[in-house]
Amino acid sequence: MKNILDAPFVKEMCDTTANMYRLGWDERNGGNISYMLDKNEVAEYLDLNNVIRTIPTGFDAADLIGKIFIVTGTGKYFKNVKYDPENNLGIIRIAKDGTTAELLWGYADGGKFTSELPAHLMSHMARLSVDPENRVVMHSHPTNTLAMNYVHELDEKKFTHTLWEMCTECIVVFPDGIGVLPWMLCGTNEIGEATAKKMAEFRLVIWGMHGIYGAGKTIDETFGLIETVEKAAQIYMLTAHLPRVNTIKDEDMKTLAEAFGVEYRKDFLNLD
Ligand code: 2HA
Ligand code: ZN
Repeated sequence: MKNILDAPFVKEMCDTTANMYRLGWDERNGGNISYMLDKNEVAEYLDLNNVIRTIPTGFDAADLIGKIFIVTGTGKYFKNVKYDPENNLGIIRIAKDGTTAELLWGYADGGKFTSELPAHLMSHMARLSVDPENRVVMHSHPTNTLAMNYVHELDEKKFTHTLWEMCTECIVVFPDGIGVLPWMLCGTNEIGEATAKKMAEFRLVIWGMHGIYGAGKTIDETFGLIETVEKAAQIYMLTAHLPRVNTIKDEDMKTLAEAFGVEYRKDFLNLD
């Protein structure tokens, strides 16, 4: 059996949480990541018959029975993950009842998965139904994205359009746009269900005045989505109070999307 601390997926979680912390997106216990793992790859590091303990999830994840995830721990700080992965991360498998998590590794101090597990697993189910290759769900509090929530209308079309205008590459990176939820109580099944509903349509969802969710095939892709939104939000926050002299026009965005061959939300542009 290989050492789990050498597993690429553990290293990726350590590097990514450190990176997100360093960018100022995940203060204190802010943010959480869940990453679906390949069973055969995990079996190189862990005995899959050895369940350390079981933890109820409080909701039904029937579509994910038998699936294995590495998930950040509740109350844990992204800042600390790389120094102590075994306390700050856990590897869980969804049990046959669909409502229990079987702990295979981690949460060594008696902890458990993020309080946002409902939003994560429900989002995994929603994304997998439209993209069977989806593996990652990531939640974060990126500074400029969050700032923009206070000064920009929380409307999907308008929010997406503004972000697309801020960087030439935005419409190419997230042509599907960005879903927006109003402020809601976090950590609940209700916000999980609302997030998953949006995730059937978007890979990015704003939680009004809280943060952002992203989903993708890899950690890199998912991080890149959030990173691109945050960059665009930063340009917006640096310019929103200044007179706009130049802008990327809707025709330009259409030209870009067509040049890169991406399916974009045509209804989010103002073209006839
Ligand atoms: O887990 O970010 O949304 C900390 C959070 C809750
Ligand atoms: Zn949060």
